[in-house]
Amino acid sequence: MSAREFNFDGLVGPSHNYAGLSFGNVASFSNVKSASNPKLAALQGLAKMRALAARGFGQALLPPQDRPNFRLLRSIGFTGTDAEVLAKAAKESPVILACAYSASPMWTANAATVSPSADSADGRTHFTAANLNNKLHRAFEHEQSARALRAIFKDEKHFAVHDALPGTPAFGDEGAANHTRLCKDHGSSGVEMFVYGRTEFDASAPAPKKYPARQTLEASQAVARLHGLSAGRTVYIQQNPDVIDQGVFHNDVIAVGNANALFYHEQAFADEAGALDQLRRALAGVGADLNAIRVDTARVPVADAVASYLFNSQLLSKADGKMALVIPQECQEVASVAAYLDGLVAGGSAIDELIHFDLRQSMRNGGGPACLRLRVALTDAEAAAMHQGVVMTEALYHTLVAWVEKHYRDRLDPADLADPQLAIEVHNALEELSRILGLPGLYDF
Ligand code: SUG
Repeated sequence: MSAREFNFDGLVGPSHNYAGLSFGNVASFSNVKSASNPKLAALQGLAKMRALAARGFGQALLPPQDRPNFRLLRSIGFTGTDAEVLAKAAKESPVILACAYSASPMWTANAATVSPSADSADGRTHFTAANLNNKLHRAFEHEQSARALRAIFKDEKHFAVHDALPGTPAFGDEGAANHTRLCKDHGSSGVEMFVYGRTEFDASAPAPKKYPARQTLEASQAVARLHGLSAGRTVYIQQNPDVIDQGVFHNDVIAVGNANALFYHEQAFADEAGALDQLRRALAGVGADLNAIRVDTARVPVADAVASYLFNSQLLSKADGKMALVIPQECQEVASVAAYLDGLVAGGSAIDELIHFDLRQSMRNGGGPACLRLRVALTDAEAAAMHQGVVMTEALYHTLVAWVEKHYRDRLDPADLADPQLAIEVHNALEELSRILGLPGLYDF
């Protein structure tokens, strides 16, 4: 059956800020406590969605989440009216207030893991909301992520949305950021590749020493079970613990795949040869040949890959059979990466085009083009069955730009999170957004 990939980009929420909440994510730590520009962040993300939709790629969005998370703040002992809760949290623990306000759901690659209907035992598209339990500010996203996914993919004949795995370290799950589907084409059975950073129940397995490994093997296996994936078409690969310690906190910071192509860094995996061998054998079973596009350390050191987010790119199939690489503009600014990319597109590989975007507001928190999107391959019938109000069109783009201009601030300092007016502004913005998207029950205000 033919299918088309949709990228569901996260619409950046009005409380986008730099709070330095992600230990192990170099950019988040470097920009801690600087002022953000939520309006610009949202407009940068919308510009990417619009441009890719205009090129004919399947493009939709996932909405921002309700912030601040008053339920979290009240559950840890901040009491009183909303304004009192905010004032007490700001005084006693500004960092927890920042967690409750984080706009991190914009990075929808972490919202869920998705298996298309061609891969699952029951022929439905499966989603498992990611528990993101490694970081406080992300660990409560899954409730609203599952809610939004259920609102968009409501038809149970086609779709199954699973709740997050148990929120405990053994099941650390970061969603599609560590999951890649390789295939001959989007509509036929593919190979699902899960990359994990550590194994909970094998103390002898290698693990990073400095920064956390957010994804466990046990979580990846649980998601594969929930989705009814076949063992022969599911591959588990260990991430190289040394690169996690260099700031590669998700596999999508060091590798990206599309169709039969895997674009990856030499140091991405703990056992490169073993990983490629597993993938080649699994892909042979679905009639595809792996096209491994390896970037050597000598050409691009890991530090440059992290600084530029070369691999946090989108690899998109074009109508002519070639692929475009959607990159952040930082790739043009890091000399080794810019030189590598010039050679790549000129050199006759499957990738013959670069499309770059200014996503600097998100990049400063460690979120590039690939973090900002969740891939969902859908047949025509499935695409017709999903909620249409989130599909990017010229009209929706203009409506959302006007909505952002009306509701978003153009500067947010860490201290502004204590301003009770901000909570009211976010609430009003989201109420209007649920009407724009035609999802009236989206928020549980
Ligand atoms: O989880 N940054 C996010 C970036 C997520 C990127 N996603 C993928 N690679 N798929 C994170 O580390 C920073 C928030 C702050 O510091 O304010 C943050 O959460």
